[in-house]
Amino acid sequence: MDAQKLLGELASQLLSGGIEVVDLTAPLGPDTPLIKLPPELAVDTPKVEIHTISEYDKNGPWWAWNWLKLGEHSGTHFDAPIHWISGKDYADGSTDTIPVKKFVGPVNVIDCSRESAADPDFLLTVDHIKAWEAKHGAINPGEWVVMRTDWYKRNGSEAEFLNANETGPHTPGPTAEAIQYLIGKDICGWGSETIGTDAGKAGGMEPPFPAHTLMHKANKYGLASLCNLDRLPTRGAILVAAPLKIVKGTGSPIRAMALVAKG
Ligand code: 23J
Ligand code: MN
Repeated sequence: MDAQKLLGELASQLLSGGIEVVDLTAPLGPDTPLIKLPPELAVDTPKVEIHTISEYDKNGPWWAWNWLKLGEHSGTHFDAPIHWISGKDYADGSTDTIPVKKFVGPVNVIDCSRESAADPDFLLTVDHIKAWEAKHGAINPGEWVVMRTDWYKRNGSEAEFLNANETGPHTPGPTAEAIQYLIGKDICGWGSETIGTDAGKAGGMEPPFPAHTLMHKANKYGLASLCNLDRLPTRGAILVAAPLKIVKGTGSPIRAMALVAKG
């Protein structure tokens, strides 16, 4: 089918509901969970604030609008290569310079929900990915890979979402080797349902925070705090995840969504 015809068919399927748009985004507001870093290492991102400019009142009689106080890495968000020191020198590595085509692409869903329910520190390994590929087919260059854990179901409570105790945060994520394997496949980026793209205990891995260190070193992207990955097929959905065009931005909250064939 030629591209023009295909777009026409897409348009009619979107209108008829044959293709569904699934929201992969968490609500963004003062209650949005935010990452907590070790205080001796880092300053934390501030809570999201929404301030009223006017609400059909003396400050603007016919309109309502707000201004925001918002960290780039808040809620469902995009990690750009310059977010990490390993990716800092990419000319096309900030939210304003990444080619826009990178924000739309096929998405592979690796279901780790059972393993993550049994063990909050579950780590996705190369063997898991190879077993997934043996069943579902090889992951191709330019595709997104996301880790389904059903962790998004906890995002209404920061304590449950971060799942931290005296030994630190306990949330699932990838091993360094798994990330390296996916970079070898030349994927577009890696996404998770947890607060960041790395596991809770990733600070102690080699290298530390491998999903950040290795992906961004390879000029690839991250998506964090995704929702509703349990509503996607294993393969065949199209992900749309575009950051705001923040000048020299290291990331941005996004409205992540997926086009999914219904039925
Ligand atoms: C800053 C420092 C460490 C991490 C993060 C941010 C994120 O997860 C993020 O949102 O990119 S691990
Ligand atoms: Mn981030």
